[in-house]
Amino acid sequence: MIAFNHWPDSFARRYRERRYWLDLPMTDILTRHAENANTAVICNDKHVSYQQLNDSALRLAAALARRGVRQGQTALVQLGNEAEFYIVFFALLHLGVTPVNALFSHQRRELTAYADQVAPALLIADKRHRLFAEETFIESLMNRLLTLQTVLLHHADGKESLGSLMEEEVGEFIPTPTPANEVAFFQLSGGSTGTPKLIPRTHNDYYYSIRASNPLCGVTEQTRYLCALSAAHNYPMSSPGALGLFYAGGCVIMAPDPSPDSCFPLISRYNITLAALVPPALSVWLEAVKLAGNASALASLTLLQVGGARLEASLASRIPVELGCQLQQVFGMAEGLVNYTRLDDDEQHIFTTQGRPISEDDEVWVADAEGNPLPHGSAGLLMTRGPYTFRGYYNSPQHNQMVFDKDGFYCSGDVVIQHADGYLQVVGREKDQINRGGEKVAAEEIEHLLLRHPSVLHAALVAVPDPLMGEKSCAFIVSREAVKSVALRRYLREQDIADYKLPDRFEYLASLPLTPVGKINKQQLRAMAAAAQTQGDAL
Ligand code: AMP
Ligand code: DBH
Repeated sequence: MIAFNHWPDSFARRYRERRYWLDLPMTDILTRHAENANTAVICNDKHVSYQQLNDSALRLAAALARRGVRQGQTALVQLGNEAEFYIVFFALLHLGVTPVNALFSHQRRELTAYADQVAPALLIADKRHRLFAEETFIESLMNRLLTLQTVLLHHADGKESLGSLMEEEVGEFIPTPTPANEVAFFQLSGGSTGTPKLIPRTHNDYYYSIRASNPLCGVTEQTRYLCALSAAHNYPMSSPGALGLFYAGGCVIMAPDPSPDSCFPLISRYNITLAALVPPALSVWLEAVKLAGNASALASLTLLQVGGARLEASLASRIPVELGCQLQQVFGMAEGLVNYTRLDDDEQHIFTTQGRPISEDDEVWVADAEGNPLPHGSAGLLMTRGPYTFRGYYNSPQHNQMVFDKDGFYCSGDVVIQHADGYLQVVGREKDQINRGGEKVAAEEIEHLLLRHPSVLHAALVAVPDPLMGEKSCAFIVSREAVKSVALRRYLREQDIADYKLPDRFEYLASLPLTPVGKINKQQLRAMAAAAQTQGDAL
């Protein structure tokens, strides 16, 4: 089994007693609907019923088992917003193979970093992704990782494609999921460190967060959910996300991206009732509705979730008026804790807070810089532990030392205010990260890459406020010799990182400002970047 930090026994006992942990594999989400003929997923005009989803997952699991894939192994998966994402996910859970689901925007650098950490036996990817259009990247991965035995490509021809395996005749297949208190899959951390960290999620903890989310989001068998954010992301997967919808027996409609062009026709065509967005997408939706002069395309939508990054109250309050639906704020993290505003909350709470935790057993307090508790109403660091909040990043003892306290509370790096009624407001961040409209960029990762450029002496990446994205990134560079922004951007591209991690602007300095203890003074850099921005400097 995959090694990870377990919850202490006393906690595990309590979570079982309270029926948070049911000791069921997450495949139960599908197998409980094995006879259900209703549509589970709609994707590119294709309607997949619960029966079909369940059968395809079992057939794929059986086909993989015949090729020697077995319990205890890991898989690297990169698929887009298609039904196959879920088929693969459940097939691997049936087998007891633990996947990392990379985002479709991830490139060679991210995939290699994940592969190095989990040493996958199996790779499942999309031939339509730039990296997999040719064999070179796969060959380099196979040379690098002797564990990697099986490669399956989606949208590929031939006998060994994902499509053909899903259609293979089923022989005898007995599911071998990992035990429910072991790791089911790895979730991705937005991170603040040089290499992206992995979050072990167990069947017990993840399944609980999904089941408990449904009533808070009004999800029933009648709910029709738009999945327009990256399917692998924790939010559209579990808050309540596609898995919440599957649990309830509702319908998930896949969109390739959250643009109005992609989403509005789907909403009216399929009578979508629930959608999940990040704030920049919400701004674009509001503009599109204004332009159209009415929100008739969204008539069926009753609830719109917004989360992943700070939502301005001024934007929030426009939703009921201009889009004609209710807002639910969602403040969550792939590490665990998820907060929702409640459907029967007053407008004050819905517009100005990021909700309160799912569970009575989510323990949340706010710490000052020394780790001492602060009273309600004052801003400080969010500390949390609970029945679905992890106890440590995968294989990262040193980093875990820094982000967990001695009692197992995780410090997310978010600066929050906790009100006496338990509602949280996110007012800032202490982690070294840029939240680019919900897409997280770890400053250190980009700084390390920039420092490898021969002309770069020092590099620091900070956030700059942006009216649409909330934040964009600005790289401050101290260079040995003159170097152009285009050259640095091209250089970063050549490192093959996801596009959203490329700095939005570059600024050049003779030296970086330092704090009294000699660390780079990012607070000052942020102020400088914001000032440069408002002065309207060229990008
Ligand atoms: P990740 O590590 O990628 O799972 O991202 C989780 C982080 O996203 C949180 O720790 C917050 O910093 C941020 N986040 C998520 N939802 C919200 C929200 N509603 N408001 C502000 N920040 C959010
Ligand atoms: O940003 C996130 O990671 C996030 C936002 C909303 C999340 O993980 C979630 C809900 O579950």
